[in-house]
Formats: sequence, C-alpha cells, structure tokens
Amino acid sequence: MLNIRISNEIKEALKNHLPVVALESTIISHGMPYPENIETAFKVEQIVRENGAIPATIGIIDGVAVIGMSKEEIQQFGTRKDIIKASRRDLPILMARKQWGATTVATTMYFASLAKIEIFVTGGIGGVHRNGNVTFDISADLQELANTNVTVVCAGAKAILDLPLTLEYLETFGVPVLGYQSDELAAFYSHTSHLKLDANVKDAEEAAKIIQTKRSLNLKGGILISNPISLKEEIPNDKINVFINDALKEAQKEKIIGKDITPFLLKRISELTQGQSLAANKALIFNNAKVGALIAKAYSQLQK
Ligand code: PSU
Ligand code: MN
Repeated sequence: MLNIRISNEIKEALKNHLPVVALESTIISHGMPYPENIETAFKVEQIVRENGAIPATIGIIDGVAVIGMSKEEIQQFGTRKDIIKASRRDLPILMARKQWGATTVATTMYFASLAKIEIFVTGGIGGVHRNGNVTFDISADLQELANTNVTVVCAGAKAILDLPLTLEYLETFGVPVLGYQSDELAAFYSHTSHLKLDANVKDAEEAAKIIQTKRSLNLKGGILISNPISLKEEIPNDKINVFINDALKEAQKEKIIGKDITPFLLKRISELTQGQSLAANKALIFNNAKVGALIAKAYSQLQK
C-alpha cells in the first residue's frame, strides 16, 4: 500500500498472528507536556511488551502513515512543533502535502484496521461535548467506532464531555460498550461515571470472545472497553469537576473551538490541578496498556 509503512517487527508479528496493540500519537504531541509525553509513550510500550504483546505506535511522518514507530520517531512526536492533530478529515490534506500528523483515536483506528490490528489502547476517547446539542461538537472518534473494526481499550470518555450523550450516540451506532471488571462507564480521571453499561466482562478471555463473536457476525464497527482507573489513583468526580468547569469557562471566554478544545482543556486542567490530573492520566493509560495487551493475547489465542 502506498503511503503506509509497517515496521518490520509489526509485519513479522502480524504474519505470525502474534498479539499486537496499536497506540495513538495525539496523546504524545497534543495530550501531554514534554518530557512526560515521551516517558509515558515509552512506558506504555514497555508495559504492552511485559504483558505479552507487541506495541505499534502509529503516526504520520512526511505524509506516510507509520505503523510501529521507532524510539527516535516517538521522540520527535514529543518535541516537534509542526505536528498536526490529524482526524479523518485531515488525512488527505496533510498526507498529500507530506506533513507530520498525530493520529487521534479515529485515525489510529483507521490505520490499525488497514493493518488488521484488532486491539488499540488509549487514555480516553473523544465524545459528545457538553452543550453538544447546540454546538454539534461530537468527536469523529464516535463515527470511527461506528464504522471501523477495531476494539478500543480506554478509561471511558474524557470527563470534559457529556458522558450520557456519548453513551446514547454509541448505542445508536451499535457500538458495544463493555466494562472491564466493572458495571459502570469509567470517567477518565474518576473511577466511575455512575452510568450503567451493557456488560461487565470478568477477564481478557471473555472480552476476546465477545470481539470474536462480533467479527464472526460481520457486524461492522468497533467495540469499546472501559477500564476504570483504580480508586487509589483516581480524582473523584466532585473534585475534578470544579477544575473542569473552570477550564470550560476559560475556553469559552477565549473562544477556543473545534479540534483545539480537547488539547486546551487537558492542559488547563493539568495546570489547575498542579499536575494531579496528569498523574492520573498517566496511571490510567498504564492500566489500559496492561489490559489491552492481555486482551490482544487472548484474542490471538482464539484465532489459532
Ligand atoms: N485521550 C487522552 N489524551 C488525548 C486524547 C485522548 O488521554 O490527547 C486525544 C485522542 O487522540 C482523541 C482526541 O482522539 O483527543 C479527541 O479529540 P476531539 O475531541 O477533537 O475529537
Ligand atoms: Mn470536536
């Protein structure tokens, strides 16, 4: 395929049906400050390996979608200032212009599906924004989940969003939302949103069976696995909500809209909580990396 480069390690792994876990790059370039962004990206890759799977960090380099970035390439995503946050609509433009692009949940899913990688680990997906019924700000991540055959392991949707509307949207588009050892949707920094989910899956094997069944039914689209941050590492809802509301007000005052709003809010909340939200963000991604690797392993076992 033109415009796509799969690393030798990932090519080999896919050929041998070994478990592979896709990872996004927007979290590196737009989701966290330097150097935490790079440290986190490396540690996530390490946790995936320690749990028996192979990490494939995805991003666009000089117009080429790279699946399985090298350490040096990840380093560049953490430091370069000319990297464009690339959702689905941005791909043709920046790839034709041979620019650098950080893949969001939507575009990481897209490239993972082209490479036939089933499992993708991230922090939190985008969703319907608060006031989304007025602003129409609904992340392209949700449409990708509706259409693209990849399972996304996350800590729910970011708490800056309208979580009930996000769940409604996913229901409309037929996306199963599974709680990993939990009955309720995770709320990113917080352990729970108190919103009930379709199913509580007890372990990686059960999750893998549900994925396999969806694929065998030919039901197109993704599956969302919600893996809550631990109670020890969480920031409780009422505590984080104060800061989220302040950050949302600032965004409104400064007229920040569209694709800039998520990076703005993440950064402001981290400043307002004096780094507490960043610590929680890291912790939840590490948890997701472990669970994603276990599910990838169980799924590859089922394929054999
Ligand atoms: N989760 C994080 N940090 C992030 C993101 C998710 O912990 O930076 C990114 C993901 O790439 C997600 C994107 O796809 O934010 C959503 O942006 P938007 O709301 O503009 O669709
Ligand atoms: Mn948006």
